[in-house]
Amino acid sequence: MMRRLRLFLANVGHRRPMFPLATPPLGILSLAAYLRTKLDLDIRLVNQRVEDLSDDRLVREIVSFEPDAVGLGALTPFGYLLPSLTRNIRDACPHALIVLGGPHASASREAALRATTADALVVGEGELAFERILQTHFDGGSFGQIPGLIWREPGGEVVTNPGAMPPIEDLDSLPFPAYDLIDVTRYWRVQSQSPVPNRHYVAVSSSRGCPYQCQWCHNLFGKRFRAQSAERVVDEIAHYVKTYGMNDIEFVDDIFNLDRQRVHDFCSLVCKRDLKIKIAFGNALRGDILGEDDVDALAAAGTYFCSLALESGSPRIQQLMGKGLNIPRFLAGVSLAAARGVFTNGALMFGFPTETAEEMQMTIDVAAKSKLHTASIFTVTPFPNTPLYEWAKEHRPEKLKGLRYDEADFNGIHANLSDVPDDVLFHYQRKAHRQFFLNPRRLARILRDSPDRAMIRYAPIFIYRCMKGLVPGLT
Ligand code: B12
Ligand code: SF4
Repeated sequence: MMRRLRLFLANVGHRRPMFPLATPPLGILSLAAYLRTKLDLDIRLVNQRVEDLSDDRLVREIVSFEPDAVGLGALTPFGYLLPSLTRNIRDACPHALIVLGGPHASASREAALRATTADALVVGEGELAFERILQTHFDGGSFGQIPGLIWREPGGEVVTNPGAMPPIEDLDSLPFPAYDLIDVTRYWRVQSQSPVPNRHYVAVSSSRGCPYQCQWCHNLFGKRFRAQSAERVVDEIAHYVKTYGMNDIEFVDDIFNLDRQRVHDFCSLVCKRDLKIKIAFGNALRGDILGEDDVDALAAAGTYFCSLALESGSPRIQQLMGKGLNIPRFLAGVSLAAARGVFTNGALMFGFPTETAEEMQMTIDVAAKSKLHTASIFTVTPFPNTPLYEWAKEHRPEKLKGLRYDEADFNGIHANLSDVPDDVLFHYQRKAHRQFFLNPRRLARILRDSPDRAMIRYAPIFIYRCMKGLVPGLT
């Protein structure tokens, strides 16, 4: 009898002390769940980031599994690990098919494949493409027939096929992510996107795609919003509650609240089925389209935390950067959420192209007068294959020279595309921390409303951010 094909899937990357976040690796969990409905597979799935595996140990795990195929996903800050990982896997398992996918592969495309010894690279949504790759490979076909695939011909040349795989229209048809392949309780001991410790949560992605045009965005799933029905999302959550005894959900959609009717249907179903869950939005909610009835419904369904991205308080920068946030409506959305007891965190950025010191001050003023409880205050980083990166290449190429993404996060990379020098940029970033946080009323609200007093453990990260640009070498 032929043995089942053995597929090893890994989310590649490390956690750093100043950016210790990790969430369940929904990308490879979704791939695993889908692929095992289509092919006869033995799957082993590893999140290097949470299992704290050294690179050598990860290779050893892969090799000892004796895989027929290996799929590696990574964010751009960990793309640098792929060349040596694939080389070592190739040396030890010369016949295994090696496929790259996920955000870094989608951003760096041909360059990412060329830098490694992998066989093929998938851009964007992975389920249909990976299925075609595995079927083609094990049936002895040619990758030349798979639309949009970037692959290495037998002669070694990297080619990109014309066309693109069709997006999955019916997201309800996808199986629930394969949480059975990981120990979800490990994630309850590390910080998720929402900085609330001690949660018994599962991450859920209920939609793909976003029609907004933020110039820094990676646009992984396209500009067309595709969503699961409210019933499908609630069924998935009910399954987790029953299986894992968890009571907390972290939504990681690009934009959960684009379809307001879906939001309302979802919230009423959660209440009707008495799921007794709490909900956090570490991202996924857009603030200026949050109406009073939306916030009421979300709060009634259990929402207790949300991050709402302001980015800039300048209407000019909002338009220039394609986010086009309506600032008064954003402030109203924040006030509504805060008034319903939802702990609200804001995301701000400094260093947009052509941004002036006055515009940075506008951002500080808007955030400081808002009802946000906390704020994550970053500097702008252009990532490859975003419109922002293309702008920088054309207008400020010198800012891209020497820009490295290795291991770093928004705290550690800066390109400063603004019209002010670095010291002024960092001055405003620090000033934003001071003006925002050193306000007795805000501090009292943080203490009163914080979902978990243990949030104080994140104070060192906050102090680090306040010091950015002040201490030599701390960038
Ligand atoms: C949760 C999350 C995180 C988590 C970790 C996620 C992870 N996978 O490890 C945390 C909080 C740690 C994180 C960190 C960062 N993130 Co983040 N994050 C997300 C978020 C909100 C959800 C990810 C998710 O689960 N999506 C749902 C799943 C189903 O999609 P997916 O993972 O993309 O997987 C699909 C495809 O990519 C593909 N695929 C994935 N893996 C593989 C593997 C193979 C072999 C194949 C074939 C296909 C494939 O198929 C999957 C199914 O279709 C996304 C935005 C979004 N909505 O996707 C941003 C996003 C991934 N993050 C982004 C960024 C910019 C960052 C940071 C760099 C930002 C920063 N703070 O500096 C940091 C990393 C810094 C660091 N040093 O660690 C960018 C991607 C940038 C990039 N080029 O890497 C995204 C896309 C946001 C955006 N729209 O711009 N993030
Ligand atoms: S709202 Fe988020 S997902 Fe949508 S374009 Fe902007 S950054 Fe991308």
